[in-house]
Amino acid sequence: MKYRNLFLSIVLGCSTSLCAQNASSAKETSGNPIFEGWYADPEGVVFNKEYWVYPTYSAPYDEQIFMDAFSSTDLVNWKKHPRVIEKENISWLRRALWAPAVVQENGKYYLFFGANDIQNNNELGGIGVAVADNPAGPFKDALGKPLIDKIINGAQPIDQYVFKDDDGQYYMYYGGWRHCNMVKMAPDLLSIVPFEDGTMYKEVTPENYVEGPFMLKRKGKYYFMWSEGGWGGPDYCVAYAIADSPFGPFKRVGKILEQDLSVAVGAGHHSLVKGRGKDEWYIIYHRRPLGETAANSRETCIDRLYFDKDGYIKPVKMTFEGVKASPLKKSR
Ligand code: FUB
Repeated sequence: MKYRNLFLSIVLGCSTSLCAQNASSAKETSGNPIFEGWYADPEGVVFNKEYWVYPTYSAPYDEQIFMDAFSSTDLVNWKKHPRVIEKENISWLRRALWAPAVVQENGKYYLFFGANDIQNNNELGGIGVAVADNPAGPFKDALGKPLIDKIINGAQPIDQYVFKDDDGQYYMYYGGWRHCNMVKMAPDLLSIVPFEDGTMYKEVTPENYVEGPFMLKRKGKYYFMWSEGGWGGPDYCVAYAIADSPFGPFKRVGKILEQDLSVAVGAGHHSLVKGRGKDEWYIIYHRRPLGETAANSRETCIDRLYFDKDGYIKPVKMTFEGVKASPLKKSR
């Protein structure tokens, strides 16, 4: 191997590390998964013209006590940022650190997470928020306790998505166990405030909803998306609704992502990021490779997502190739 590399270096006229760099920049597509390891529930987001993905570490619940993040300038080459949040920084975390949602606001980064997989209102856990000065962390729990710690309207407090409307108002959509609530965030993003009608929690559950809500505003419409089916099985999938308001009603239109027996099963719990083009969208989601049956064998993938001319979302074609580069920064 040593002599083969030396030979290649001489022929190509480059040092081994330079060759490795060239090989990486020559990669034409991201491939799927976009990074190695079992990772689920990926939150894709753009910070400072870089793509970031924050997934759940997909493992037995007692081992889910940290999160890694990944960043990319082009969607093709990904850099791992290990342990951007971990047990030492959340005093009340015991297990099941799940499904991050990350936003940049007030000069800081806020990472919302689900923890402890509570089964009733006597258990300590729910949705928490951690803050950092840098998207790579370290994120530290801001409250010393959960932000939402009760099962309200039947919704397990997990799987939050934090959405900023055009007027600057943040809302959080969240919920497992087939129920979805929304709450209104205070400007500090560390507390929730009542809606105009005085209520704190609004149930907005669409038909077939199970968990994993996501919201996108595009061309004045609110695209609300969620996961259906059981995450441990092959039928897990993503569906959506289109509304004129962030409050809904969210009338189910149809599925946009589901298993493809020639590619993978259990595809769901997604997010969307916008590329450099005017209406260029990517779906980042997890799926289970063919032949894998363990619930936690989930990998993070990316594919293109297209809207049709009437504004409906076309079903996603899952691929092994992934996507081509879409750098947001001008190359120097
Ligand atoms: O990864 C843990 C859980 O799996 C998430 O919270 C669910 O949405 C499911 O994807």
